[in-house]
Amino acid sequence: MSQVFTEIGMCLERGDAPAVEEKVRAALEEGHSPLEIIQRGLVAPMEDIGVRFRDGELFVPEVLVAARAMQAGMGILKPLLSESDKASRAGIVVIGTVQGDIHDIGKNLVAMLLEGAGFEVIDVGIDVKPEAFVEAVKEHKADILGLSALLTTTMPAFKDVMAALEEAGIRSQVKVMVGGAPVTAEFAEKVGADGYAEDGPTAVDVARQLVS
Ligand code: B1M
Repeated sequence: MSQVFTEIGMCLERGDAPAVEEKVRAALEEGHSPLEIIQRGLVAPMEDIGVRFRDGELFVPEVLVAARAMQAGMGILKPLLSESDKASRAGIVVIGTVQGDIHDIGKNLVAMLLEGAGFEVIDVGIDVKPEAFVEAVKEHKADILGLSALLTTTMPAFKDVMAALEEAGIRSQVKVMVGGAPVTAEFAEKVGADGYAEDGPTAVDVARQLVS
């Protein structure tokens, strides 16, 4: 591995966003393509961080600072990606927290890990109405719609989003993945979701299966 990718990985793990930006610029100056830097410099170490989080070696704050540093690097590289680079990315995910629910820490973590795994992620935020999810799926031609709910009272909103997708005639064009602390695999199946993940790293695995 080129030394610069190892260095980006080390800065990313420390959560040192300015250093990640500096090393990403150095990699560009060395002549590496933006896509190569994303894959070897940002995605690979972020995947490693995801696995260590799943194994209990790292905790939420460490993953969040690493993911923020990754996003700083992505901020430089994204505008440089060509259309063909974008097409070769893992897939497009629209993600948000359902209507009535403002919890976003877990959703943000999932979004960052998905981005770290090479997905293009459009985060539509919190308290999102079913119609807004539908619009975002259409606008971004999403492969996956990710829905998060942290309250037992907002879990039924998954059903409303599924109904809105059906009504808009786009249910068959997008895979729906759901998650959040009170959500179970049984509930996901009951609302007709295509996938369920109990945590961020599992969400990456499930997303990969859904687009494969
Ligand atoms: Co709230 N809250 N909260 N809260 N809050 C809970 C969820 C609660 C369990 C606390 C409790 O009573 N023990 C309880 C829900 C009870 C229930 O529904 N039965 C609760 C309540 C009641 C409330 C309010 C109603 C309190 C009130 O005002 N009376 C209110 C509701 C506001 C609203 O949404 N309308 C409220 C408000 C808040 C704060 C604003 C103060 C804050 C949210 C801040 C924020 O998110 N920006 C907050 C917090 C922080 C929590 C707890 C303490 C922590 C949630 C969290 O961030 N966990 C929570 C108690 C708890 O869970 N221990 C609680 C860390 C995060 C990394 O985990 O979100 O589970 P989590 O995400 C995981 C997985 O679930 C999964 O992957 C993530 C990473 O591993 N996952 C997905 C999540 N989304 C996914 C999507 C996927 C796949 C996987 O695919 C798309």
